[in-house]
Order: sequence, then structure tokens, then C-alpha cells
Amino acid sequence: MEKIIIIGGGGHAKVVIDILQSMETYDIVGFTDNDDQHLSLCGIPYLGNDAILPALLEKGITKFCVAIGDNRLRKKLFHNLVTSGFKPASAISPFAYVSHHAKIGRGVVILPGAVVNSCATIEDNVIINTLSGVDHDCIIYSHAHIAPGASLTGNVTVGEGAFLGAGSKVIPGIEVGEWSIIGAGSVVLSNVPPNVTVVGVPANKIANRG
Ligand code: JB2
Repeated sequence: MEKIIIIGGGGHAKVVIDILQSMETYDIVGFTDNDDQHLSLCGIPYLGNDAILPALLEKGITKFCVAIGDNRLRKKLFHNLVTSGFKPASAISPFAYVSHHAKIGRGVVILPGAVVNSCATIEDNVIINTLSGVDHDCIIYSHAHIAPGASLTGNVTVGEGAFLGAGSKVIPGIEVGEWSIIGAGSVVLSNVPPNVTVVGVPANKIANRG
């Protein structure tokens, strides 16, 4: 099995470890984390902070998965690793449904119970979280996160780095702008501009994002 390292040792890393183990494709060497109080996570050893990465590359370990929920931090780490010569691996639960007609990018994490339907596009470093639904022809741009139980109907576009909160719902054909946040439980009935936070039923803007 090909060796892989996980970046981050928090809650999301626990889930990514579980998925990678159930895929039976990768041998997880360990995880890195800034916090040196870690020893192990779900039986996977702590390797040190990210300063150890060049030494791992020297040893021929090239595959990585960034297991951190924060979209901006995940984007930064993803780019740093790719630029350094590492190769992003996707962690796709065997208990998710991913259509053969969907297009899945690099470093994508798809959790158990999620559905990615026909002709959807999931770009690099996106999280499709537990029990969420991305229906036909949706496009989820890089570094976005679809939180647990969020439902995207057909032809929805989610911009780079956007976050759709738990249980939110989006009607067909809507565009969610890059780096915007949709609050948990919101129902999105009209397009959402970039860099705003919207909440409620129907979802309304409550803040701009810096
Ligand atoms: O630059 C870094 C870095 N910055 C923070 N490099 C590495 N290797 N690790 C870094 N970290 C580490 O990421 C922190 O020290 C911390 O251990 C970890 C983030 O863990 P936390 O549990 O705070 O968040 P998470 O990203 O694992 O989970 C969030 O996102 C998930 C999708 C939570 O909101 C979860 O509830 C959610 N399911």
C-alpha cells in the first residue's frame, strides 16, 4: 500500500484516518500538527510539526491529505505541500455514494453517507461532510466545505472557500460566492455574493467577511 501522511491532528483528522483505513488503499505513516502535545490519534503516530515534511519527502513519502476544517488554513497548507513536491490524495468513504459521472479533484474528502450525484464537479481540497448531498451538475470550487447534512439541489455553484453550514439547504441553480458562509439550518433561495455571511429561512445577509 502507498504511504500517506495526514496534516492536522484534530477532530477532522480522526474522520480522515477512519476513511483512509476503510479505503484499504493507503498505509498511514502518521500525522503532523503544530501542537506538540500530541502522541497519537486513533492509533496513528504523531510525527512532529510541519518542519518534518522535507525529511519525509526525502524518504519518498509523497502522498498527503490535509485534514483541517478551516478553509483558509486548508488552502494554505494544500498549496505549500503541492509546491514542495507532495501529491494530494483524496479520502473518499466507501460508504459515500459518488456517481461515476461526477468529477472529483485532488485532496478531496468525502465522508460517510454523503451523496455526490451525476455530473457534479468537486474541485481540489473540498470537504463533502457526513450525510450531505450534492446533486446533479453542481460545481463545488476548491477549498469549500459542505458541512454535515447540508443539501444542495441540482445546478448549484459554490465558490472557492465557501462554507455551507450543517443542515443548510440550497434551491436549484443558486450561486454561492467565494469565501461566503451559509449559517447552519439556513435555506438559500437567492444568489449569495462573495465574502458575506447569510443566515435564516430564507437566508439573509448579516455580515461582510474581511
Ligand atoms: O499549520 C498547521 C496547523 N495549524 C493548526 N499544520 C499542522 N500540521 N497542523 C495545524 N493545526 C492543527 O490542526 C491544530 O493544532 C489542531 O490540532 C488541528 C485542528 O484541529 P481542530 O479539532 O481544532 O479542528 P479540525 O479542523 O480538526 O475540525 C474542525 O473542522 C471539522 C470539519 C471542527 O470544526 C470539526 O468539528 C469539524 N467536523
